[in-house]
Amino acid sequence: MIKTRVNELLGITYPIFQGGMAWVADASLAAAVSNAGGLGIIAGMNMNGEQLRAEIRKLREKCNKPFAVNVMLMSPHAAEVADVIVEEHVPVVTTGAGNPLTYMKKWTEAGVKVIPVVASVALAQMVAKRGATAVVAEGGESGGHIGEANTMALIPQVADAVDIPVIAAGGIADGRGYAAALMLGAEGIQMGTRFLVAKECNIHPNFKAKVLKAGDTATMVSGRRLGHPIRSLKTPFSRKFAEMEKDASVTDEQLNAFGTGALRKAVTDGDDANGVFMCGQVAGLVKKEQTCSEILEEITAQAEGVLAGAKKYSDR
Ligand code: TUI
Repeated sequence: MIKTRVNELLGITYPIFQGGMAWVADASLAAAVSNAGGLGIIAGMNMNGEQLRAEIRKLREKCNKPFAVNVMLMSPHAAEVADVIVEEHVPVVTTGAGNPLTYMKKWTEAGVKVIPVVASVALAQMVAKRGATAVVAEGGESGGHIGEANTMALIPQVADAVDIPVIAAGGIADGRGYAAALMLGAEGIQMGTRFLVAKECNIHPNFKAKVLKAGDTATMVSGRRLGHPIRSLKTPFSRKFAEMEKDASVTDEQLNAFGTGALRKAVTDGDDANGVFMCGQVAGLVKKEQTCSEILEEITAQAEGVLAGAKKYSDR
């Protein structure tokens, strides 16, 4: 079994997180991952405080293992979601798409373990100084909102810069990626795309079918002009968005309006024409629908095999 400081710190069997995917990561998916021994994460992004409270209680009916809530810091509900996390005694919080310092004191004083998702060394160092338990370092291979650096370059630089454990995210969907992340200095992994097709993941069947069919060049990045680049599957809608982005006669307001609600339309309606199907570059590696338990067991066994086989490179 692969064991790192992350197992101990969080009380989990596998140092594997399920990404806090907006609209996707509900109590059903998070409970399944946590019950299987990983860290399940509820996405706070698309909920206000009371909706999140209900989702946390739903998870607790299915699961008494450690879990997390992800706070998308650009969400208009971020402040109330931050309070609900304390009120509901959520054991772990992850954050994304911004700097979580505003909330860190409140969380750490309440005993919530804080694990920010970072895309740079600077933010990793800042949150480590303010009491983060660990960081998720996320490379640009990820789906959704991404930073500048890619996983291969980012992980070792973050691992060198902080003493707390680093969990690698972005571009990992199988045991080879998991083993590679450990070699780069990570002590755990976070996966989103692979869990999109988990049996317990309630996204629209069209979304799952698109991920299962996707190849290595199936994703693209749009939204740079608005300051938040987003990786998603190439569709007529995402291509149209990218075109509008290049068109100087289209205002930022028009661009924002065009994109509003598009993630929900993909996740809940499977809407080909108007949805944004956020997805990582590893979609081409994801070939079958499995239970969360099967995913955790399979990727761990594969990583262990890869790590054991690596001796062949130094035995000559
Ligand atoms: O947050 C994510 N991935 C996401 S959030 C999301 S929802 C969304 N919808 C519309 C527009 C934007 C987002 C979909 N996917 N991943 C974690 C992540 N955080 N990736 C990159 C970052 C990040 C980027 C810049 C974190 C901090 C940061 O700057 C911090 C600072 O210093 O201000």
